[in-house]
Amino acid sequence: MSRAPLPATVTWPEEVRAGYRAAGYWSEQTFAAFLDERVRRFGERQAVVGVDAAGAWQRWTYRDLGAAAVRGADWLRGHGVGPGDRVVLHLPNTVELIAVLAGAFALGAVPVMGLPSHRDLELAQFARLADAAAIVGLPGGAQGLRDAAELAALHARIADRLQGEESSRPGWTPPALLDAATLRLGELAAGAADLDSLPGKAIEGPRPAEQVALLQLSGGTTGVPKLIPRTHADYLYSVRESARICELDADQVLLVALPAVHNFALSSPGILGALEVGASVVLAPDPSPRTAFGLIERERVTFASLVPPLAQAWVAAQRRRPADLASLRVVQVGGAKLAPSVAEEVEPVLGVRLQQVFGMAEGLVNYTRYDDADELRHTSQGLPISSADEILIVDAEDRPVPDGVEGALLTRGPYTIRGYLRPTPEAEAAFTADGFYRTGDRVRRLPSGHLIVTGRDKDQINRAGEKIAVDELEEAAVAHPDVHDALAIGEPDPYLGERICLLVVLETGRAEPGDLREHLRARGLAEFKLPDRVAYLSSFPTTAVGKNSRRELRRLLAERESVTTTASEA
Ligand code: OOB
Repeated sequence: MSRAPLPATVTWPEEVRAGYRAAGYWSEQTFAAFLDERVRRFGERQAVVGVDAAGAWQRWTYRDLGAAAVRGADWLRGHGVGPGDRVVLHLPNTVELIAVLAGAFALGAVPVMGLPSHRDLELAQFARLADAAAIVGLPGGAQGLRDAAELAALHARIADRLQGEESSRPGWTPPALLDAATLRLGELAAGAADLDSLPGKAIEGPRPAEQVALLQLSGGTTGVPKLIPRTHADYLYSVRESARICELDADQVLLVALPAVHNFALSSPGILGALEVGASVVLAPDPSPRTAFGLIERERVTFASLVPPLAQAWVAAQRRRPADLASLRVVQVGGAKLAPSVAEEVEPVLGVRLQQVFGMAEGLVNYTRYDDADELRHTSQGLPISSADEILIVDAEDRPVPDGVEGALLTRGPYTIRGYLRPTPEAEAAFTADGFYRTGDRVRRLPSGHLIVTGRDKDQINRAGEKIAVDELEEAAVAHPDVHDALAIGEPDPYLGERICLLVVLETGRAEPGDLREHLRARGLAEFKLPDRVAYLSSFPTTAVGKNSRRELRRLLAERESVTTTASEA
């Protein structure tokens, strides 16, 4: 049974759309057509190298990728997923992920880009928000699920949550909970690659390419996550331009060490950028330097994308025990601020060009260019993809500040959303009346147009590139019977960028609970959201209006001794 269609949340005004079409930014191509064209054009070239559910290495040509898409689409259809239906992905970096993603596109279904580290709380939220027809998981890998039984247990918890929340909704049917190991990709070789017969190429409506193609996840600043509707036209525009800026060509070999469906790894230029030009993609089952360096040597990798802590780990590993990285030409670093001291080491130690990437799943992506001066490559986070990206840097009253002065970054453009899926009033406040997205980032702009990220306004912790909404963690903590109040803040950390510090005020007369971490885990929160440190206070400082003051707490924490006499490592 097919679900209700997605609400029309893609809110570029019609005259703006017409302008993006006329300028050639938006094409008529959908993802199904994109895939089909790649398979035909690059047929016998290598497309994907990665492990399958059984842990065996697979090596696919573009033709095999076509066959995998057909297999994925048939498999999804067999489990009741139809065109337009949403499918939550919960897959580690395996060939199954590629088959399900390509299969969803070929079918015209809309993938929701869950991360392998997400657990039942988050997955149930995504499924509910997207009204998903299926959630697709796989045991093993970075998910930390050892076997099919653990995946089944996770799925049972998701089913319980959804049943509790949704069963009263008229017409609600639970999503299918699927194990992608049953795709049996080990037997792919014999598959046929007739993408033409699949419904994704025949999306109905006036402009298929301007419909929602996929739902990205917002880093989040609230207790409830937000889904980001990206259209075929806007996403493919960002992919094509990214591939051009990064000078990708068919001879490149891209290493995917970060979670493959994250916006960075998928589209900046990432997996889709590689497919755009006929290059090949190597999926690293884990991001450690050991695994990555082995793959770089074996597959002659030319291009890799990292978050800052991984860049640091690669530099340290290469210093300790040099691997043969001669094939590697470019290392991109993004997702969180790269310290200039680390930036300076990347190029000489790894023997590559460094490219900084400052992007967001909502749209805007900035790259330093390969021919930028050293200073810019080391200290700035780059220039926007497109001259049609409008950048506004404003003060507290939304008045533009001069170049060189720090302010809040607002943006609007041909691949930046104008609204979230089914927005709450709070989510709507992330956009100005004239459609600019409030990024929550603080930046200053150099005369060259390069942006330097100086800080953040949003209630979010950026731990090694993974985003944690403080509200969500605090709400989960306060649900513990011994916890009266809780505040999460990001503390500077030389490796992670920020680590999560949870400050707790206990209920009167209660002792420090020994099971707080376990409690948070049992709430269904992903492991990366759990606090690195818990400190207990007798009360929180408050603002003039009586709200807990994060700013004051941060200041107090900086003078750590004065508040952490009762601190304990979590
Ligand atoms: C990427 O996307 P998201 O959606 O996980 O996170 C976006 C946020 C930005 O608003 C900013 O706060 C932070 O992550 N960020 C950076 C950064 N890159 C992202 N902060 C400082 N320096 C950087 N280089 O993280 C993302 C999406 C596409 C490409 C690359 C990263």
